[in-house]
Amino acid sequence: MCDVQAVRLRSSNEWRYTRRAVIAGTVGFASAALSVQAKAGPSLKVLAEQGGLFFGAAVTAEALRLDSSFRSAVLNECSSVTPEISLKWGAVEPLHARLEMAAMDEIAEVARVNGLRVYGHALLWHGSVPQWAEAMLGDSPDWRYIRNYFSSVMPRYGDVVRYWDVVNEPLEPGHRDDGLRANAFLRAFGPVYIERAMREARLFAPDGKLMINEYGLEYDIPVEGDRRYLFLKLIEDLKSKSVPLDGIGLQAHLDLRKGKIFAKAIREFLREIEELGLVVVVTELDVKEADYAASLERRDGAVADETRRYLEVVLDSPAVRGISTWGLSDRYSWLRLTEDELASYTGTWNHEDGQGLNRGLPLDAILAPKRMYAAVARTLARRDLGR
Ligand code: 9MR
Repeated sequence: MCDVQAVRLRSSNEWRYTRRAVIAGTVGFASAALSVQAKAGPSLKVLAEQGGLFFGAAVTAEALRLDSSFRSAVLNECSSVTPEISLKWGAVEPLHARLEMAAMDEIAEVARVNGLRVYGHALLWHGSVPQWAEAMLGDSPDWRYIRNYFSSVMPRYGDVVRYWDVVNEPLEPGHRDDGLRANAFLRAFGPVYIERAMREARLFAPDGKLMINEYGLEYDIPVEGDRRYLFLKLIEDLKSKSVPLDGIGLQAHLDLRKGKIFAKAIREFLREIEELGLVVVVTELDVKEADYAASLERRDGAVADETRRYLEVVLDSPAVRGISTWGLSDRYSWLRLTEDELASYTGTWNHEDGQGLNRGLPLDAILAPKRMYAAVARTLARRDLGR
C-alpha cells in the first residue's frame, strides 16, 4: 500500500526528486545501458535520415553531463538536441548584462563533438523573460535589450544551430482579434514585435531557418481550432510583409485527456503551410496520459497509438524536416502528475521502477524503448518507403 504522504512529498517535486536521485546515483537504474544496447533495429536518427529528416530530443546540460547512460541513449538515437532550458533569455541573462552561457556552451559542445545539430529553442517566450527585462520593458520599451540577447547567443551557436525558434507561443486566443498573447513584448512594442524579432534574428543568423513555434494545434476543441486559424492568419500577414520567416514549429504536446487528434484539421492546416512555402518541424512531441491506473500495456498502447496517429498525418507532409521529442526518457519529463492525479491513483504504482511517472516519451525511466518508440520508428520508416 502506498503511503499518501510519501507520494505527496515525492510528487510535489517528483521530477526533480527523481532526477536528482538519478544524478546522485541513489536510484537503481542499473539495467539502463543494457536495455538500450539490447534494442534491435536502426536508431531513430537513422530511420529519420533515410526519410530526409532529423530526429532529436530536448535535453538539459545537467542530464547530459551527469547521467552517462542517458547521454549514450541521446547520442544513439538523436541527430539533433534541443536545449530544454539553457538558451532561453531567463537562463542566459538572469541578471541584466550578466551573461550565463556555461550550460548552453556545454550542450553546443556535445553537439559539435558528436556531429549533432542543436535546435535553437527559444528566443522570445513569455515564459522565460528575465525579471529585470520584464520590469525594464514595462518602464521604457527599449529594443536594445532584445538585440543584445540575440547578438549574444545567435552568432555564438550559429555553427551548430540550423533552426531558431525566434518567437515561441505568440498566440492566446480569446483576448484580441489578432489572437496575440499580451506578453511583455506585445505590451512594450505592440504587435510589430514579431516582425521586428524575425528581422533582427536574420541579421545574426543569415543562413539560419527562422521559426515561430506554437502549441495547442492538434485537437477538435474550440480553443485549438481558433489557434490553428489565428496562426495561419499571423503567418499570412508576416509573409505578405516579406518578413523572414522560414518555418513553423508544432510543439505537439499530445494529450489523451483531449481525445484523439483531429487528423482532418491538421492535414488542412499543413496544406496551407505548404502553400505558403514554409517548412515544418515537430518540436516538442510527448504524450500526457489520461489513465494512470490502467495496466502498463494499456497505458503504453494508448500513448503509442496517439503518437502513431499524429505522426502518420504530419509525416505525410512534404514540408516536414524533423521531429524532436520533449525529452527522450520518462526519467526526464516536464509532464509531472498533478496533485489530483496522484491522489486518485494512490497505491497504484511502485515508484522505484518509474511507473509513477507519465509514460509519454519513447524510452521509459530505465531507458528501455516502449511502444511509443516503435510507433515513432515505424512511422519514420514508412515515410522512407513512401518516397
Ligand atoms: O520543459 C521545460 C521546463 O523544464 C522548464 O522549466 C520550462 C521553463 O523554462 O520550460 C519547459 O519547456 C517548455 C518549452 O520551453 C515551451 N513549450 C512548453 C514546454 C513545457 O512547459
